[in-house]
Amino acid sequence: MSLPVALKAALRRKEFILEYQPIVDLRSGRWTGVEALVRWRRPEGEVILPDLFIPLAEQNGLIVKLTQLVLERVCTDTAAFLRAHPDFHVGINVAPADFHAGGFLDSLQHALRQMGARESNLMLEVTERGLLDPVVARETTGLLRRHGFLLAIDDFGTGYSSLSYLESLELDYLKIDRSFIEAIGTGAPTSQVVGHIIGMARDLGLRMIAEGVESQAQADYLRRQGVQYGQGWLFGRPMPFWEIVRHLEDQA
Ligand code: G
Ligand code: G
Ligand code: MN
Ligand code: NA
Repeated sequence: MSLPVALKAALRRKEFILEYQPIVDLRSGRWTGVEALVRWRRPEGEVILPDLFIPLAEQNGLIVKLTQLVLERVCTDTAAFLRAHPDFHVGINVAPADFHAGGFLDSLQHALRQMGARESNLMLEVTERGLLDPVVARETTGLLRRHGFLLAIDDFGTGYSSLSYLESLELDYLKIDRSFIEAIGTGAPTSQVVGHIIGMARDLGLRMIAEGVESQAQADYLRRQGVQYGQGWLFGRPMPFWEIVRHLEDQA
């Protein structure tokens, strides 16, 4: 069976699970949200990571269905928790095709109603690549933003967005790509770039989430530069939602 065919069957059988990675306030250390990361668990137990099947799902017109499934799972996993913690947010990754598919907004709102959660509990993570078409990007981000969803631009720095372009979009968060965080303190040319990204995001009034934070030195640098949030192995790897809940109970 070819991979696209297997993927299609897996969607029908709902062979997907979610892990959640904490997003942490760099000043207080408190967990303020999570990012949902999908995994494909084959019946025989093998777990396939998204880098392998998301591009495939996008190429084969299956991503909208997959996002739908992710949304369902997020509901099941987090509804009870979000009702009790209205300030917490769950991020899901959305692909360009999700925006173009009719009914995306409706399905988000339907999911929230089921969860008893609010729009501000849900953060939509869109890559720069997903915002290439300026007209579509402005319309969709504007619409979602007006409805109160949180919007993040993901993997920032890996695409080609200019300052003026970002300024024209309605966004809440900018997620600084892991490749820039990795370079902090190394003296590599990239290590200069992170300072510029931070300055730019600050000028645009965007809150920042640094991705792939692995060391305390990186976290300290980012906090000193005014980056508010971090995500990465230093704080926690992707984990089942019940582990997130357990941590938050201890934190309370
Ligand atoms: O841990 P990690 O291997 O999960 O994630 C790899 C990449 O896959 C991330 O960059 C993320 O953007 C993407 N990804 C993870 N989960 C999803 C998802 O549910 N939908 C989409 N479209 N992309 C995802
Ligand atoms: O949406 P996105 O591109 O940001 O997904 C995040 C990816 O980065 C996931 O594959 C996740 O497992 C991975 N990741 C998260 N934290 C770290 C980290 O601290 N170090 C490394 N190397 N990878 C990480
Ligand atoms: Mn993401
Ligand atoms: Na990212």
